[in-house]
Amino acid sequence: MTQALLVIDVQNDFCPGGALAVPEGDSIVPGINELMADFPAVILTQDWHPAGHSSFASSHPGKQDMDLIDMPYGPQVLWPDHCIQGSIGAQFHPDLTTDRADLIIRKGYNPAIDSYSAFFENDQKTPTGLEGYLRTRGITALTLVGLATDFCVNFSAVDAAKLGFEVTVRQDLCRAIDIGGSLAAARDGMKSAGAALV
Ligand code: VGL
Ligand code: ZN
Repeated sequence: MTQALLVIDVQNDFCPGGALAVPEGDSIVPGINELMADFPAVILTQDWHPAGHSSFASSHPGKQDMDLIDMPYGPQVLWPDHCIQGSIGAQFHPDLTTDRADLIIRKGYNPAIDSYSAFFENDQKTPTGLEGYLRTRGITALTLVGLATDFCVNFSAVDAAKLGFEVTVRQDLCRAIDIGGSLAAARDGMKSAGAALV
């Protein structure tokens, strides 16, 4: 069994001062850096949206941040503009150790579809390619850390478990947005999918 550490979206826009700041999002950085030493493989994800992305409230006249809309692929929360390709907000937190990353997987680049999960876009069928990468490297077990627990970590953990990977979520090295009970729902969903929350 080969283990990988999957570090989700530890980017400036999800840290205090960023466009979609997750409370205490930066506090997990030192612990994630230390944890990298325990894993033979480290993979980072990077939320990476074109300007005018369909998940931004600013792309939908009359809509506000955090409104919910119906997209062709299902309900979608509308976010403040964040993680725009090439912006400082899209860069990894400056203290995150990125040298250890074997792979950096970007997601959310399709203008019409959001992508919370590191495996599939929000249509739940367009692959990012991460599954093939992990399988061809013989990686069977994943430990997830990062931002945000209730969105990108949650969707990545659920997809990974559904795909048959052994999934552990280090809750102490994740932080949540927590809107409308999203954190409690995410915890239930990850557990039902078979992820171990530790
Ligand atoms: C995320 C909302 C929008 C996340 C990304 O990384 O959890 N959340 N884009
Ligand atoms: Zn995003």
